[in-house]
Amino acid sequence: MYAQLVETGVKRVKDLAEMTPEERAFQERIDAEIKIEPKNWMPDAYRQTLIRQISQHAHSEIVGMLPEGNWLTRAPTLKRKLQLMAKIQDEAGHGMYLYSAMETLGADRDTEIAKLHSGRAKYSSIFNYPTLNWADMGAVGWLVDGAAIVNQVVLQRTSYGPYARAMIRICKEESFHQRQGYEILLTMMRHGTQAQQDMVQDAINRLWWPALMMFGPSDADSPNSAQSLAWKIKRMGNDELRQRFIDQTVPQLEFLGCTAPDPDLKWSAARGHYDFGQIDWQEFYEVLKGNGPCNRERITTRRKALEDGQWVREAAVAHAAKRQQKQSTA
Ligand code: BYC
Repeated sequence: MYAQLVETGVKRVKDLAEMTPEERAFQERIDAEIKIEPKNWMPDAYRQTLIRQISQHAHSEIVGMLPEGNWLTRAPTLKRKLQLMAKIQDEAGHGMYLYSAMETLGADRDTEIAKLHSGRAKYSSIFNYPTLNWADMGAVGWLVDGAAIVNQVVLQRTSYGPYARAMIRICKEESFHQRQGYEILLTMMRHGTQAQQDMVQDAINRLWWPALMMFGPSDADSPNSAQSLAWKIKRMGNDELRQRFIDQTVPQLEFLGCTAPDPDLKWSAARGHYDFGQIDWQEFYEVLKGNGPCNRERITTRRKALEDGQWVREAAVAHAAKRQQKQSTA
């Protein structure tokens, strides 16, 4: 298994024979499916890769609250508002578990958040697209959380213990998110007016391709995949996960009575998978560079939230200091 992985991806991965004794013992532990825990020795590049991926993942959860927050005040019923609020709160919780998992690697939360706010850290490209109508809340839950689950289910087996354990609860919650999204769309398609049904198709047309981009570039163009697969940080390649998502999602799309904006999407009996059209990677890289429709708005909103909460943090620190002073003089 390991020998095969050395050959994949755009970067070559060190062979066992080329490793130092410490690196070899580390790799053998990974190959034996033994989790790496915070106090175990690990190569610095393993630590840095995890800090990069987990911090990006945490930022995605936090920035991912914004497109949905946009619809809280306009949810059509009290029930829908409660569901949406619960989902958004779950995303905040996911961000917190993930920042905590990242801290076990020695990274500093404030430093990583400062990188996000200065545009130096990435977060999922999908959250740089706007949510224009209520059906987008259904499509985000169904497609975006649906794609997130496909990626995260395999991350439950990632080699770093704290990350793998955080994923277990996150996956359970994402599963509820996906279902609530699909149910919004199903209700609109089964009981809605023509205008509401058109809104569903419009939301799918806009979010379909960006959802497929969530899995990252093709493995052949992914600079991190080969090493991350060898270290079992990633358990499946970007293309394999994307294909798995498409295969799961198309029957749900058909059940809704909607179509994908992809004329090349069709079942291939020979492959046992759906074939699909070319992803616009130029658009993906533009979004990563900060030129998506909402990049600036998202970061400005996050920065403002941090500034607005400054007095709360100062009050909490002052209160804690006062309490400590009282205890030490008692
Ligand atoms: N957006 O070598 P690659 C959620 C970057 S869902 C932005 O394949 P890697 C939520 C990548 O970082 C989303 N950037 O990288 C759902 C790398 O750049 P750097 C969060 C992307 O890391 C609903 C470069 O492109 N899920 O949270 O091996 C509501 C080359 O890529 C993207 C996760 O984060 C993208 N889509 O694989 C609320 C899952 N794709 O860092 C919230 C955990 C790639 O070298 N993460 N890039 O400068 C992963 O599984 C992996 O990091 C990825 C990328 C598969 C995403």
